[in-house]
Amino acid sequence: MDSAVAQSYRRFEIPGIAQLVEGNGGLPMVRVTSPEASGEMYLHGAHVTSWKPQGADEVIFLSSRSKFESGRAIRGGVPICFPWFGGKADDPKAPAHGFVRAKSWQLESIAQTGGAVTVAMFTESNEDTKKWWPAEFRLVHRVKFGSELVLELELTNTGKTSLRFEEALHTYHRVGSIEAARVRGLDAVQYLDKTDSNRKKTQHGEVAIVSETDSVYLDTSAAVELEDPVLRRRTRVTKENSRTTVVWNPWKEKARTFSDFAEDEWMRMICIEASNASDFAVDVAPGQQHKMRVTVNVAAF
Ligand code: TA6
Repeated sequence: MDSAVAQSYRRFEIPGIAQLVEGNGGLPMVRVTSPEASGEMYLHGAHVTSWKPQGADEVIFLSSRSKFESGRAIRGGVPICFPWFGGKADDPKAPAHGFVRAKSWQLESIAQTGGAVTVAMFTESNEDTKKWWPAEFRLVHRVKFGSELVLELELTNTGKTSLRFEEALHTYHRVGSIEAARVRGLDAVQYLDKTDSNRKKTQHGEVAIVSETDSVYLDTSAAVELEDPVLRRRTRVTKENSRTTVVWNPWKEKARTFSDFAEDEWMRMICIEASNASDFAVDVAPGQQHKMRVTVNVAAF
């Protein structure tokens, strides 16, 4: 790929380890092939679309029908929701999950750390973003592709007034069958059930998915574990500076309403989203930073 973008970033490449390539839709992405893992991260939305630890299967779900175009979020991978989660409370016309996941970011750095590779991309406020949100900010998505996947979302308030935002790393996990999958670690945690008028409920035991599920678990910093008896693996998701966790599967009928979900793909994905949403939005004073970090490990059994 010799587009101007690739040329401008050629200096970041690490031969045989990290390359700028043309991805789907002609969008530039960083392809990682490190000793510990392979992975992909598009400049579009700083969007991770693949993480495959050496010797393991692909961990991330990516829809075969996803669009790859400016102005649209990729379906699958790790969409970045910022500076609001879901719909914008005061503007029904605003894009769902904020405006950073559907725009092109810039490459900040690529570094090899042992057998892993860390890729950092950033986006900053400008006149366009201020049409939706008046704040001044710099947002960095720093991702370590190694034997574990570490996703870090770092917000710097570059303005002169405090800002409040919501955020989520809306991670789509591949599963062998959603009906057999179980999510542990949320027992007794209260959640908003978005399939039932946002009613507040309490989780009893592990989470099983038996219909459309759209739950925002509140005031929880707990690690969760996704057990997949079909792919015979456990995925552990630990998080730092995140006080809500979202679990989502659209199930059959809702999935049909998305043009970028292929038939039956809903059966092979579950979103587990480290986030700060609803009453747990984050306040950052001028010049201050907030870092939310997610670490994903997989183990076969
Ligand atoms: O995180 C769950 C959720 O908020 C669901 O309500 C559903 O809308 C999902 O995100 C996907 O949203 P998207 O805008 O990516 O289609």
